[in-house]
Amino acid sequence: MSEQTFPILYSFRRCPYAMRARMALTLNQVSVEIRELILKNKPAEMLLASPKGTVPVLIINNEQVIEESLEVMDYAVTHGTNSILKAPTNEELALICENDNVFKGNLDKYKYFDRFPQQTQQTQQDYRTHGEVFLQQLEQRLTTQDFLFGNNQSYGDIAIFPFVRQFAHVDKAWFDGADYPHLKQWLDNFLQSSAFLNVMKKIPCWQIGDAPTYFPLSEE
Ligand SMILES: N[C@@H](CCC(=O)N[C@@H](CS)C(=O)NCC(=O)O)C(=O)O
Repeated sequence: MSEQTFPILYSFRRCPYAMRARMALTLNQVSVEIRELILKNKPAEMLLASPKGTVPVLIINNEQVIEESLEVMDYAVTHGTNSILKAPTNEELALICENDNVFKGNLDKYKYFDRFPQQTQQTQQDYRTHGEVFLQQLEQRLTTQDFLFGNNQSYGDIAIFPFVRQFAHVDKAWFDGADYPHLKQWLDNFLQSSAFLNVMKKIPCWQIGDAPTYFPLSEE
């Protein structure tokens, strides 16, 4: 009998793209072997399979390489033993697209303000204000429903909340005082969920020869 081979997930704990992938794998119960890394020291094995060098990367049966976080989420949707997350609607995809292509840009400039060469007169607060356009849109949606696309969590919530978390953490005192009551409750709900606590458990960095670490981690 051949041994079961688990897909291999290269991941970095604090990366919001890797977080959305780990959340989807957890919620839909897809077991993988996880290989934690730090971005400054990516394993040669990962770069060989995915030269673009971003996480997450999911490798299935040593041949299929998935190197986009949304495609890892799609894999979880189609291969899970649970179907909590379903394929996204066009409305979900449109908001995710805005998250990934507009909000994330402002988030990076707000979070890593010192690292960006300043060609314009924009201040760090200006980038926060640009990012708030997206937060306001989310707050608006959450005023009439518990989640972004209705009263149940969906693919879209999972794809977006790790980025809102990162935005909130740039200046936690500011976020705590900001007027986004529904957004804060929505975010807290994810941050306190057992899935997220599991997803954020620390794992030692993987090295060749290590015994496999299976993910989701067993609850202990
Ligand atoms: N479009 C990619 C983006 C992934 C991405 O940019 N991940 C970051 C970490 S959060 C990364 O790996 N950056 C490479 C690096 O910093 O070396 C996806 O959705 O998976």
